[in-house]
Amino acid sequence: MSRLVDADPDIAKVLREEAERQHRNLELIASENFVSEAVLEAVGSVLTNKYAEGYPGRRYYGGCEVVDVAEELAIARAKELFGAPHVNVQPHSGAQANMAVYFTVVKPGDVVLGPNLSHGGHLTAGSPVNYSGKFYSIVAYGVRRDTERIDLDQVRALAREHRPKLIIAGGSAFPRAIDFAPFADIAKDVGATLMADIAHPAGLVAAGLHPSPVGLADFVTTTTHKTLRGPRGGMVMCRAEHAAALDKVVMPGVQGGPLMHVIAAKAVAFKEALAPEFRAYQRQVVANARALADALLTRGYRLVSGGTDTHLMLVDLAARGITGKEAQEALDRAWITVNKNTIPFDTRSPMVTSGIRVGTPALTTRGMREADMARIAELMDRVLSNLGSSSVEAMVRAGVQELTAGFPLYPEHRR
Ligand code: DSN
Repeated sequence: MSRLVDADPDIAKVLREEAERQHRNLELIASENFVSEAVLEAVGSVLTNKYAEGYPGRRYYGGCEVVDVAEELAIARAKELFGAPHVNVQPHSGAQANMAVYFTVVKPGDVVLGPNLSHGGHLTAGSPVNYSGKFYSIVAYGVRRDTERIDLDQVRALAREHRPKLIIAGGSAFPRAIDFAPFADIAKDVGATLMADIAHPAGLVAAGLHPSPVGLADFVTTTTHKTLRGPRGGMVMCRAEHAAALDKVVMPGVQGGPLMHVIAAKAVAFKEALAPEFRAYQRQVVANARALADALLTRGYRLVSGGTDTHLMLVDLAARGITGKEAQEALDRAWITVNKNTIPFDTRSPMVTSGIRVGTPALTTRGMREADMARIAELMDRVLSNLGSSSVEAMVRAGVQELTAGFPLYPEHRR
């Protein structure tokens, strides 16, 4: 059989160049990470060939006895990792995991109370351009202006006023830990179902470094590729009483055949996450985020909520007179990868924004530590303080190269 380089040199080149880019750049996108060779091997395996609609032991197709083992292992390991009574590992993505919960508990037109996207929420928590905002009657809560932390008084008041059927806790740009207990209390108070979306802090939750919603929320959704460091995909955990309904919604409700190669890779990642080294890794993710936040604060940057408890921070660039878009583009030219991000009460559009979101999971996987974070803050500051200067960007690229060269990534994939 021909190897990719012979069969399709164009795509082989794309793969090689992307591996090179991932090695060359400082990857600070908070939702990205670098999976192990073992996870990559499972994703790129013959399991992609298998149709397995249904669940282990009760599939619609023959020949599923081998892939059943992969899904059973993924489920068992996820249950152990999070202490969850029931897990569905089939959602193709976080958005589909969330969709599965919506379709299990609410009907079109029902009231859903969720976090405002521009305050740290997520598209699937009710953005008007998303299915969630189109199908349901969304009420949004946000953060307080003074603390920039979730306004639980507002959550309670809105819940009592609007009596939502579903309340969502969690999002994609909250730098502070979320305490799920008050959300559970509010949901109980108004008779709502509680869904916690832990796509971002899942790895921290698994390592016991962030409050866990398991046992407090009816449903817990996550992606598997962010801090959890598995393949790109989603997962739903729930109380035993919701298990049958949820499974029916995931398949055949919103999905057909599961991606068995990805499910096998999820099993591999969960095994890695159960090992003691994973907890040490997550501790370092948090320590690195604090070090980077401190270094940016020292250089005069304003961070939303004043810092971070997690793997990410939001840098408010409004006072510097630059937009998130300008910052992202300038940092990109200097081989530092971040994403522009709205900040709470932002007056700019999501395509421009007043901030950038910065996270440490990927660079921590490469082995970087607190001292490297201080150096990264210095490199970022040089670019942002000399916006558009090509000579400064060239100098910073040299600094980035010096730093990344000490932490080689995927050498086999760059040849
Ligand atoms: N795109 C993800 C993130 O970057 O956080 C959320 O879906």
